[in-house]
Amino acid sequence: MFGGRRPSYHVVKGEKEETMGLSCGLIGLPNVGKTSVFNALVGAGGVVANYPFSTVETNIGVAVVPDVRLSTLTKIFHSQKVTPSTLEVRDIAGLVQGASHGEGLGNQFLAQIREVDVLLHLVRCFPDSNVMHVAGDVNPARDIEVIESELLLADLATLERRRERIEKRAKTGDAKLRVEHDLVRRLEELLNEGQWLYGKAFSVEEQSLLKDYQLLATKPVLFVANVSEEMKEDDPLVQSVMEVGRQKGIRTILLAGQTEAELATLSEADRAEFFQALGLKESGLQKLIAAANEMLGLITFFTAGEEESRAWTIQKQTIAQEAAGKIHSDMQRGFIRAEVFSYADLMACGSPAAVREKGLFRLEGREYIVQDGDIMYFRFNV
Ligand SMILES: Nc1nc2c(ncn2[C@@H]2O[C@H](COP(=O)(O)OP(=O)(O)OP(=O)(O)O)[C@@H](O)[C@H]2O)c(=O)[nH]1
Ligand SMILES: [Mg+2]
Repeated sequence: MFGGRRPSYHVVKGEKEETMGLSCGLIGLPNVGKTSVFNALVGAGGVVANYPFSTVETNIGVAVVPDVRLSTLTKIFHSQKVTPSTLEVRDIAGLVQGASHGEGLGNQFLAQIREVDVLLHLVRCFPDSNVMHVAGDVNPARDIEVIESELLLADLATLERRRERIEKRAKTGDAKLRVEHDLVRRLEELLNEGQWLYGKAFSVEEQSLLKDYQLLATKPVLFVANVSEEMKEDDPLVQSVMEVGRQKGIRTILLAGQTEAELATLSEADRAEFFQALGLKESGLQKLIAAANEMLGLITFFTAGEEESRAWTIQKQTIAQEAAGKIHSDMQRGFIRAEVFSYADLMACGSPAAVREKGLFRLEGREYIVQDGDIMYFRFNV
């Protein structure tokens, strides 16, 4: 089903190896603003045009993860260099009704959605009559339904093939096959009800089967309501997105796509001034990246010093020795111990020296589970 042409990509900023290999993918109907939001996230690049399917090749870029803690550390340590952490973003071509049967740009793009770790489902809420909507009018709840049913139909096709194969082999009476058969039936039922599988409880055995199936419905999703600047949460169109989100347990984030894409071309100082003028603390983009990171189960630790302050993203539950390996394989191999204090303690005490005086500076071994906001130095010997 997903055979044929290999997906093709257009790398907007080639820093892919800098990321963890985790990525979020922008999905949605054609012409809803995916490339605009992509440009806002990665700070430039993709073709924005007022016609459907203006994006054919997936754009890949790297978004900087904003973190005020890093700026604070840079000031405290007088660091000459600052390196934020990054997140890969993919801008995928628009999906239309029938995509699961090959309509529009069809299956090829479902295959590309399969490759990402978090889905950012972009939903048009902005009214602009100059921008055509593939269905003729702006109706967020209907649009969400179109996209989701294509994803669910693609999954159902996968499951049907699985089930047929299991049923052929079932005559052997293998107990494992029965477990799998039950699972496939249950999944089919859930998908037929239009339910999303992410967040549902599965046994360890089921989880390992699920991994094999690579279902789209197991991916975490965020709804991104693409709004015009003046639209707020109380807007009826935004409310309709949030209502669908509440029913499905999916969080909604508001983003003024076009405005943020324009702002992305300004200097950081000008941008900050603009947000202040609007009475906003952070942009929708910052909220979006933070939410995507959270859904990926990522946390941040820091290294800080005069030379450089840097944010590192790791999976929750990562042990100190593995975290050291993020920085350099030698550090992991020759790991001796980690010297750790928390960002919160640094803020409470005011300086690294005060943290030491209060006895809040810790020595930790290789098995220490790194916490979000840890500031770490690794001792190693190779
Ligand atoms: N008024 C308004 N227009 C927007 C906004 N976001 C995007 N647009 C316009 O909508 C049109 C489509 O935007 P794109 O970013 O190319 O949309 P896309 O989803 O990537 O489209 P395809 O790649 O064709 O699927 C362009 O004319 C944009 O300028 C917005 O927030 N407000
Ligand atoms: Mg596009």
